Amino acid sequence: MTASSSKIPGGDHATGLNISARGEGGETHQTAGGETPSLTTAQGVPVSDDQNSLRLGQRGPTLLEDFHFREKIFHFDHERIPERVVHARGFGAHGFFELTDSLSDVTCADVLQRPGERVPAFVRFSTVAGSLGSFDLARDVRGFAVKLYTQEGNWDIVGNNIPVFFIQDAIKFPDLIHSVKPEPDRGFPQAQSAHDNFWDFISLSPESINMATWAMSDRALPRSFRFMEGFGVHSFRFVNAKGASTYVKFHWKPKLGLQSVVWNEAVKINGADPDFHRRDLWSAIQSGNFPEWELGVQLFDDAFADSFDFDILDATKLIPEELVPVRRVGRLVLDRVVDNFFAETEQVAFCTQNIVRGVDFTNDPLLQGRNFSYLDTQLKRLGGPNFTHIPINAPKCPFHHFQQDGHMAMHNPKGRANYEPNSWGGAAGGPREDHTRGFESFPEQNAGVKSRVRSARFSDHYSQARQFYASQTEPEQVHIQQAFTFELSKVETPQIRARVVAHLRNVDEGLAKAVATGLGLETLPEPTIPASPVVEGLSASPALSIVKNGPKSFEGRKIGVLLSDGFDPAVLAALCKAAQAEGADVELVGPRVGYVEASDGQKVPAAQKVNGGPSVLYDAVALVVSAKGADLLSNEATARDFIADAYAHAKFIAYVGDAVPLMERAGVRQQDFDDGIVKIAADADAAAFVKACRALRLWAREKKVHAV
Ligand code: HDE
Repeated sequence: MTASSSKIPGGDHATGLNISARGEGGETHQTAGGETPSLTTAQGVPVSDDQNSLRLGQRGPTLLEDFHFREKIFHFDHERIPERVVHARGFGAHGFFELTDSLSDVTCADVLQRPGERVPAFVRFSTVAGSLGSFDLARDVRGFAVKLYTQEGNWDIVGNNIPVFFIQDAIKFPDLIHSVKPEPDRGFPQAQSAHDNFWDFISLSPESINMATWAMSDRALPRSFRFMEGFGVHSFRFVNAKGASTYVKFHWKPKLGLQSVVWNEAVKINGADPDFHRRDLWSAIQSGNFPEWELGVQLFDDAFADSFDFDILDATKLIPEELVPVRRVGRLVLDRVVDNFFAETEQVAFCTQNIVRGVDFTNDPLLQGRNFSYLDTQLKRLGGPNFTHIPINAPKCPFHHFQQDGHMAMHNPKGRANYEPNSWGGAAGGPREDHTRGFESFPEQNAGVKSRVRSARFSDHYSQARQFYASQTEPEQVHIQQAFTFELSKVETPQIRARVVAHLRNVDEGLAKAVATGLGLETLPEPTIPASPVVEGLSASPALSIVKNGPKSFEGRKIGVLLSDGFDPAVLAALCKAAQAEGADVELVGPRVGYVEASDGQKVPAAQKVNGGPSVLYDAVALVVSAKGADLLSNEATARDFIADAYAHAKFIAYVGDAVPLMERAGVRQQDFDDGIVKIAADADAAAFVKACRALRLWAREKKVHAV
């Protein structure tokens, strides 16, 4: 930037600043030296002074003719667009999808034909209830929306990290979302389901009990987007070249296994780092550890659909993987962060109706309703019908149509023909229908009486909730009990609490009793009378447990090392080596960020000062301190919290002998030491510690830390 002449007495504020302004359309305005572009108005007029508005005299009024000031403020005033009515807070990244196993037997979708072929992808993860500025670790469902830019058009799989949903019919969506959002008379709570309106709605909508049980599980507290599954939720159709249809449910399986955090940890993470999930994804991609998922498909036919205990059109139900195995057919890799958050993550517009030839809808009433909603919502949010012209939404394959004009039309066809049929032959006539590659809907037979009814096959609301609960390991079941208890403790109306517990009695008597005890209900409410007989004896589905589907290694995880001056550098080196060998990261937490001085005098910078790097930010911790350092840190509350929290959250803790008095001060007494607390001194110990960390948590410890 050229030095602009500042009229502020005594100051030339712009001089020396290296600010660059991008010219629209990729053009930049070069200074005479050709190094830094000149700042211009949006009209391209170079600006000489960006510090002072044009005024009459030094202390006079600002002049209306100051077009630069006027344009700048005008544009700023209009920077915001409406946030998404749901899934407002999200984080997106670019990558690719690569097919590994051809699905040509069941679909003619171009992207699913040739193993080894890649198409670009964009993925946006999100929370549902919170607004754009809320925190990442709310107890909530996570959106998992994938846009595949295929050679035959954009295909969006707009899914969640939970395979079922709260409601069966889209007509209830506004009610569900109103109930979970801040209550309208008071404007709170933000990004929380723990309030009366939400549980009132749930307690009066038995169809939501299965999903509510999932939402109270650790699935709603993912450790990272990288460690969670994604699901298309609905039954879709594949259609092959011969026109035959197969039902399909979509799954995304994270390469690094599943992992969640515990509730108390989530609460603290939200304070310590409200951007925990987005920072994690950003850092992983930036450091070259590209997050990866496998695409899995559950394929089934009409005969299975007819014989299944539940209706495959009911989005409150899943199909256990043990019944219909998940065939893994491709991989999704995220390898590039966005250049501009607004342009890409905010403006990306997903739509369940964006499907390609070879994929089709079913009559799932939730999906049918979604098909209406997404296009509609984009119009409001992005301001006009031309949002497909925005680069993130535009197909990356050739496209030609006769849609024209409207706000901000960017791609305007040339020539005379803007309708068809037309008699302007050849290229002048524009695009024509394509009967070989064109999308065709599956010719499903449908007939019936026009009515507002729900199929009787949708009416068992409890069996799959029971199956889900039964599929959890003991600590996971306890977490569900605690989550229901916590949420209902925030509900002020006793009748609502009791109504939820009445439903839980149909899910699992033990769960209902634990929650009732936690709430202090003196008698168990009568169970709700189910609308139809519930399916008995569903076997547990191990695929539904997070703990049973954890990682095989500690790869992609992070160890927080608490250091003090005088620490033993050999121990730190051994830890770093062992972590690196495993593909895990080490982050140093010290009494200050500038440096921590080792016993041999070498100085290492810390990533966090101890009050900014609580142990909730790490998957495991190590205490590498000197005796003197331990003594100092034992008078630092945040250092004691570091240790006490790691212990309470059942994390693996490595320690050097000198750390013991500090641990004692933090309330972790030597008699509490268990298999998750590992003494380290030499190389072998560090490797053994990192290996132990593969289990992620010592769940058995939790029993000792939750008395109430
Ligand atoms: Fe959405 N949903 N949804 N939803 N949904 C939106 O579209 C809607 C549902 C999901 O990162 C909105 O562009 C209705 C199920 C994701 O941009 C809106 C119903 C599933 C995202 C909308 C549902 C989802 C959305 C708001 C009930 C999992 C974020 C902004 C019938 C399978 C996409 C927008 C992104 C976003 C409507 C239920 C997933 C209003 C009416 C079930 C991941 O159109």
